[in-house]
Amino acid sequence: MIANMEQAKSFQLDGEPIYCDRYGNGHINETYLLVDSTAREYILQKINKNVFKQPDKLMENIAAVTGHLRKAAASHRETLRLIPTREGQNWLVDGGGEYWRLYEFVTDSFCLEKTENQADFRESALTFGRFQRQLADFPADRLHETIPRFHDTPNRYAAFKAAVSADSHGRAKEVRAEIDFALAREEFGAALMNLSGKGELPLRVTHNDTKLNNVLFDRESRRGLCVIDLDTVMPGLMANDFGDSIRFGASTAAEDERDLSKVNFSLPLYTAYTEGFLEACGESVTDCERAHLPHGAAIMTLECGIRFLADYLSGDVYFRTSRPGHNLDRCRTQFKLVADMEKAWDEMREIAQRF
Ligand code: ADP
Ligand code: GN1
Ligand code: MG
Repeated sequence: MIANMEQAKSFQLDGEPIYCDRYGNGHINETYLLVDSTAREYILQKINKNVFKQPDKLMENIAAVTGHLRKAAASHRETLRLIPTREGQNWLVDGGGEYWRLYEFVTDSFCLEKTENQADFRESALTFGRFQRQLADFPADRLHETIPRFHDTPNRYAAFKAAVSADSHGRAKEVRAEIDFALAREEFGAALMNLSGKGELPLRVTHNDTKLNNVLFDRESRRGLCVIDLDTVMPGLMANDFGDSIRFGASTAAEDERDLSKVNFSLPLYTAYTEGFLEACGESVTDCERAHLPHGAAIMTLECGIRFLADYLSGDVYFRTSRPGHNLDRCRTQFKLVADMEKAWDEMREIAQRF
């Protein structure tokens, strides 16, 4: 018996489901590779209802965004494509009230969990930049906010401080150094939200989760092909999309590396990404946006670090973990990268003006 047979059979497959097993390394949804009797592959996903409180609204966003992107796509494999249920719906609610969706598998593609070289990273920048440009004329008022205040860093700080005060698992005493590191940067963490509040940074339709493993590359050419994981496409800041990519991809180690001597912020990778991203975003980048790309990098890294730390303090209830202390390990890599960025700050700012 394969996993999720009933759910798989509810969608319009070409044949009978013959294989279904866990796939990929996402922290939020449950992702499965599904194969049918015609050897066609699909991506089946169970949506995390703990994270996405209104899955119907989330799926309405995805249907609208993929529909829009399809119009701009040069080839079939450049956009995620939903496969409807037998009833013609874009998603399934199963007997247990769980939400499922099925995507066409993007064939002859691969996904990177860690940056291997500058050329690949630059390709990912072109792909995310192109994605943002293609959504520039998407009517933002059609988008539901799938996670309210997702990159509202001051609000993330408030949640983090509440987790420290509650200390529900008695873990705060072991992580005093990490808590102090975070608290010392609270004011800096608010910089982008302050500028946004004053109207100095434009709101755009952004992806909001631009890590490297949310891009698929073409296996043959190694060109960036398709942006995936569209759950958090919402109005947001360019600097945050730029910054989240840097957070994950301009590191010399994996997000959960335990040996911090291996975790370094790479200026050459940062430079390669900056060049590709600015090229793909084109003329529309404002002077204020450009000047605050480094803030995006440092603030997204800091914010992600405090989210991991808050989750560790709360007993690991949000991000999927596969070992004890996993969220703490992730927090430590993020804070190491923040400290590195602080040392490289002047160069980061100069590089953002270079292209
Ligand atoms: P999560 O929200 O949990 O991060 P993703 O949507 O990013 O889930 O999917 C997890 C992984 O599954 C991706 O990193 C990628 O390797 C793979 N994947 C997702 N969608 C597709 C697709 N349409 N075609 C090929 N691989 C995919
Ligand atoms: C989660 O879904 P995934 O694994 O692409 C998280 C991001 C974090 C990231 C850290 C909806 O992304 O915000 O930056 O983990 N997504 C959500 O790796 O919270
Ligand atoms: Mg993902």
